[in-house]
Amino acid sequence: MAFNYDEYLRLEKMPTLWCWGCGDGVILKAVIRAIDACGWDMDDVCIVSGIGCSGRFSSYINCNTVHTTHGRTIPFATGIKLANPDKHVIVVAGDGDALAIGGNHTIHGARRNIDLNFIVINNFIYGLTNSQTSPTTPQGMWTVSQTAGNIDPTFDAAKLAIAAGASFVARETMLNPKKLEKALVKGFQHKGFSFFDIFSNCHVNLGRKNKMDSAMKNLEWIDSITASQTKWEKLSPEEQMNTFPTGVLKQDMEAKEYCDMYKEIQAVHQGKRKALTQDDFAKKI
Ligand SMILES: Cc1ncc(C[n+]2csc(CCOP(=O)(O)OP(=O)(O)O)c2C)c(N)n1
Ligand code: SF4
Ligand SMILES: [Mg+2]
Repeated sequence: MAFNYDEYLRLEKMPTLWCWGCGDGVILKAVIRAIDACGWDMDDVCIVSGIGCSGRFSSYINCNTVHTTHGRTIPFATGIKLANPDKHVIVVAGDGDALAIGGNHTIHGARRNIDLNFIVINNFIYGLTNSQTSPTTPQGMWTVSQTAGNIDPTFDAAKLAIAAGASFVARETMLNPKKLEKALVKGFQHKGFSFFDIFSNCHVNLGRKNKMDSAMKNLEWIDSITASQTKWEKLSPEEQMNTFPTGVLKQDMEAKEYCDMYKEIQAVHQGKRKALTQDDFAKKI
């Protein structure tokens, strides 16, 4: 039977404001399918998005939604999750949102290992505001803020999330929606901070001056800089430097989750248990 997207979408908001061929629509579909595969009731799901083309995400899905400010998705989502630990919170932010202005919050969300599902739509550019350099813009590419070519070293968002303490980290591209959906389901079902670095195209504002002004050309470039983990492991060290591995890059089932620890603190204040000590965390140290 054909998948019925209508029940998940705010049809009155269609058509979307995204450009023709934008990868954000593919990711939207994959997220909807992953929610469906998890069997979640839409009343129990909250989508928190930031500002940017990616920020439109919360407008289109028919569940609880919060369209927040640029760079502040994680603080909003943290509050929502702590107040509603049984609900499923999905956060969507652009590479500029999650790694530049909101980079600090991303680090601390990951460090706390709070049970959020954080989707970074990584299109390597500030899409909405017309082509400023983002932390993931490749060196040498033209941007409106670096018209002579970007000289800033490129950030690997997944490595950052792993180092900061996220207990689930995956990278996928919108070129393979089925694989993307599977990774989302795995991360959604994981308890802890699930970080998704999802490569997407912005042929309009990344591509227009970087020789990929059609969606197809932009997708070919994304394909050329990614490889599945098994393929990536077989590459030479030099090739590995220029290629991003895709797949689930980390899953730690042992890490303590923040809402659970917060419950312990509440129990202390209610006189139901003794204060936590360093011994309670000894295994982690
Ligand atoms: C505090 C603040 N600073 C700057 C802006 C302007 N602004 C809106 S979206 C955006 C960049 C969007 O890029 P990204 O986060 O990568 O999202 P994309 O549009 O690529 O999905 C900027 C700088 C803003 N809205 N708020
Ligand atoms: S500007 Fe780029 S990211 Fe924004 S909708 Fe268009 S193609 Fe998508
Ligand atoms: Mg972007």
